[in-house]
Amino acid sequence: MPGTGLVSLVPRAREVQEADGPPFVWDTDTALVAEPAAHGVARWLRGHTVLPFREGDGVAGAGAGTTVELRIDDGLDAEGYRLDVTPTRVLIEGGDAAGIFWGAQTLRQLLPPAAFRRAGRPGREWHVPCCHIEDAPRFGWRGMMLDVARHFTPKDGVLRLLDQLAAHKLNVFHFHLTDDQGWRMDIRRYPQLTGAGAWRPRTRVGHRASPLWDERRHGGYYTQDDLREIVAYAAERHITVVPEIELPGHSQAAIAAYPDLGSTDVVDTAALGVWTDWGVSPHLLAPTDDVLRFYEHVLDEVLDVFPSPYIHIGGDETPKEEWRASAVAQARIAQEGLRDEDALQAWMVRHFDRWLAARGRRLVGWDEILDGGTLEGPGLTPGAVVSSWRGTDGGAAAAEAGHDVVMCPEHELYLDRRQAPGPDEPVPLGRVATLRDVYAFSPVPQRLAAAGRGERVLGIQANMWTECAESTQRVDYQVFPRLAALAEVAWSGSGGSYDDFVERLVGAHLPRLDAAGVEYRPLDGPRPW
Ligand code: TNX
Repeated sequence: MPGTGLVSLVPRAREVQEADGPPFVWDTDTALVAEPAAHGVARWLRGHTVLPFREGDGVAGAGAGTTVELRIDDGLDAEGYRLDVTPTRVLIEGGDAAGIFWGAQTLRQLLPPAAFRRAGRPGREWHVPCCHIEDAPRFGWRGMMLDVARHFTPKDGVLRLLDQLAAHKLNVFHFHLTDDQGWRMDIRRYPQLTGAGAWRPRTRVGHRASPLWDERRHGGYYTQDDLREIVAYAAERHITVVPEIELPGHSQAAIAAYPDLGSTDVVDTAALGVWTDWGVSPHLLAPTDDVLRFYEHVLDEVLDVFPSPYIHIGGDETPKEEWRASAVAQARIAQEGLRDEDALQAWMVRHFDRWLAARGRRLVGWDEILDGGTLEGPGLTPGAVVSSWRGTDGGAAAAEAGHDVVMCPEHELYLDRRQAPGPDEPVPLGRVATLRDVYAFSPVPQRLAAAGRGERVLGIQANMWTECAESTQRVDYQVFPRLAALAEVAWSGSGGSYDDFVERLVGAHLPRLDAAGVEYRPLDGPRPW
C-alpha cells in the first residue's frame, strides 16, 4: 500500500516498489548529472533540496560519491517518469523535461520534511530509501485558479503558491486578473485600468452572511515585468499560466477606469467607482465596435506577456437587464440579426474566440459561454475550451459538441467554500466542501465515458475566489490541504482510497507543508483566528 512504507507520496504514484538494502546517501559528495534537456530541473534540484551538490558536478564517475542522474527516455509518456533509487545512484528518467521535473518532485518527497524548508542545517545528509517508481499523470490539465481581483495577492504570494502547485504536480495556474472589484494587470495603452481600476475605497472581508466591514483601501496590481517574472517562474516549474480577462460582465473596475466601456445611454458610468460590494455588478461592457477594439488592444498586451496557448475571457454571470434597456445594445442585436441578449453575449464570445484563434491561441470561458446559442450556427472554433463550474453538465454538453473541457464544479472544487459545517469556521461561505468531497470527485461524467468522449475532459482545477480571503494566511487556510486531494484526483485519477490518502497526508504530507510554512487548515478543526 502506498501509505504504509517509507515511500509516502502525495499525489500517489502509479507503481511503487520499495527495495531492501542500505539507503542512498545524498551528501555534499553527491554529483548531479543532467543531460541538456534536464538542465532546468538540475537547477531546481540545486536550489530546492537544501543540500548542495558536489562542486564541478556534471561528470559521472568523477569521484567516489553517489550520483543523481537526470535523463530523457522517449519511450515514456508525456510528463511521465521513472525513478530508480539504489544505494549508489538515483536515476530519474522522464518522457520529457516535465516528466523529469515531476520525478524530481517525487524525489524530494522521498527526503525528510526538512527538505521542504528554504534553508537547511549545514553538514546534514539525506537518506533516500531504495525504490523503483513508475508514474504518469491521469490528466494533462491539473490546475488551480486564484482570484487576485477581489483581494490582491502580492507577487511574492503568487510565487510561493506556484512552488506549492509544483510540489503537488499541478501544471496550470489560472490567474483571475480582473473583476468588478479590481483590475490587476498593467496595460500600457490604458494606464487608468490600474491607475483607477486597481483600487477600491473600502470593502467587506466577509460575505453577506457575516459582513465584516473594513474601511481600508484595498488594491494593488502587477506590472508587466512582474507578470513576466511570474510566467518565467511558473515555466521553470512546468506550469502554464492561463490569464483571465473577464468580459462582458464582472467588468465594473474597467468601466470605472474608462466610463465609455459601459452602457452610457442607460447609466451614468462616469459616476461608477470600482465595485465595493460582493456579488455580481449589473454593469456590462457595451457591445460596440470601440469596446471590441479596446479589448483587442488589451489582449494584444496580454498575449505579449503570457505565452499560454489558452487565454480565458471569463463570460460568467452576466445579468442582461442593462443591455435590455440600452438602445446601443438593441441596435447591435438588430444589426447582427440576433434573437436576444444572451445571443448578443454569444456573439461577443465568438468575436474573441476567432480573434484569439487567428493568433494561434485557444479561448477558454466559463460554461455560460455556451448560453445564447453559442454552439449553433457559426459556433465556436474547435479549439475553444469550457471551464465547467455550474456542475459538470455544461462541460459534458461542450464535450459532446466536440470541445475540450476543464471540470471545476462549484460544489466539489471551490476552495472558497467552508471545509466543515462547524459554526467556528472562519469563512462561512456557501455549501460545505470537505476534504473528502474533493477527494471523491470524479472528473469524467458517466454520460461522457459511456459515449467514448471522456478524452475531451482535459482535466480539473480548484478555484479559489477571494471575497472572504484578504490575506495569504486566509488563502492558505482555504486552499490547503484540500489542494492535495485535488492534486491526487488530477494526477492519480479518481477512485483512490480516502483512508490511505489521509494516512499519507497526516503521516508525511502535512509535515512537508509545515516545513514549507503553509498555514493549512488542521484536520481536527479551525484555527483560532
Ligand atoms: C461565482 S464561479 C463566480 C465568482 C464568485 C464565486 C463565489 C464563477 C465563474 N463566478 O465570481 O467569486 O461564485 O464562490
